[in-house]
Amino acid sequence: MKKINFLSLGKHPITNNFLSNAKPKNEFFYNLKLVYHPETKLISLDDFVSPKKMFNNSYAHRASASITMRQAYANLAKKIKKKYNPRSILEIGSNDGVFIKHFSKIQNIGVEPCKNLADLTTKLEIKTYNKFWTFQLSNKIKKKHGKFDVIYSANTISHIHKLDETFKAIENLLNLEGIFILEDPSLLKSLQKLSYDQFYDEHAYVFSIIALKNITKKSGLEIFNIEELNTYGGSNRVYFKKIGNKKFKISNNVSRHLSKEKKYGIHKLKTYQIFAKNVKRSKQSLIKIFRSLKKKKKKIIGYGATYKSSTVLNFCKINKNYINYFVDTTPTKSGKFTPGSHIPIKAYKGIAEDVDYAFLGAWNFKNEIFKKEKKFIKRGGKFITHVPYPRII
Ligand code: JHZ
Repeated sequence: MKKINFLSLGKHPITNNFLSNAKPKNEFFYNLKLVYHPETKLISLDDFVSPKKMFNNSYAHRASASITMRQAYANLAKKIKKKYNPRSILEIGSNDGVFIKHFSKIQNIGVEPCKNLADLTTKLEIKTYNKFWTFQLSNKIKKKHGKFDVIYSANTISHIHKLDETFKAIENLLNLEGIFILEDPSLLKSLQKLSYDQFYDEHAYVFSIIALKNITKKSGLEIFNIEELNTYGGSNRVYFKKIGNKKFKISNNVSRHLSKEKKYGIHKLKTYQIFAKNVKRSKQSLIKIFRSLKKKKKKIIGYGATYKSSTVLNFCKINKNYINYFVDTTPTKSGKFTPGSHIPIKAYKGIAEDVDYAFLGAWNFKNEIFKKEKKFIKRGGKFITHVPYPRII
């Protein structure tokens, strides 16, 4: 299928490859290039990295790492129970169980390719398939457990390369009146916020509603509702039903979203060419901020060693010369080094007294972080962010 490259972000490492030493041998790099698909209007990476290289036995991201997300998943579970009262639920990419554990009273099944995570939900007595999501797996699950009332997947479908197979496998496992709920970063929000860091090895796609509509049709699924979320920097929660399922009316907000995206030009190549120019400008101005602070001998740390920040650090070539170390609350990241940029990561114990600036790797949790760091802010400490444009706040 035809695709057109509109932005090249240089060589990038595996974002999950938090390193054990600062001078790794044979670190893997790939070319991070973004392409536009004229037929479906999808935006994807040009070359996909092999899934086995990214999703393994030492997967670092924990979906429960922030209060914000723990609360968001608990609230969503409550809402699904109240609104749809499902008898069975399956989660694709169940991570550490932060969502699926709320459904212990009904049949709840997890699918998780990373063994270290699958082990966590198995320990919680949730039947977990430690496998990649495929049509074959959907058949295996169907044979054993039947079909499902709800299939849920947050921040996972955008990570799976074969989209047609993925959606067909979901349709295959849904009851006639079952629903599929997908949550992934919003392309519109990423463009509006100039958050080019939503693109990295794992994010093979950043979805627009227009593209999702185009690609799911052939799998027998249609969108009937959309919710906009603030989580992860701006996501969409998209509700699908089987085409022909009359139980759920298609909400007016579906056409509202489609028109909003059309108005922005999500379907046009030109929009991405403008985005590319702005991303290059953003890089120059972020580097300028770091250089000028370093000239003034300011001490800068990173706050939240996110996967997203890997794109920023490696694209802008920001390394230990600019950021002394990162602090992060995720136990599996502490004591390690950031991929590609090799900056040490320390376990979070507050911001040290000698720190002047903190680069917001986890800019998507700005509110939670600002609430927590009142002391730092009060003593004159400042944050650096690149979203929606590089600045000190
Ligand atoms: P966070 C991950 O991306 C990977 P990342 C994945 N590919 C994906 O799609 C998204 O999640 C959804 C830390 N932190 O969740 C915790 C603090 O240290 O935004 C995390 O390491 N202190 C699956 O990595 C990181 O920041 C804090 O106070 O871009 C946040 O990472 C808070 C709030 C967070 O996603």
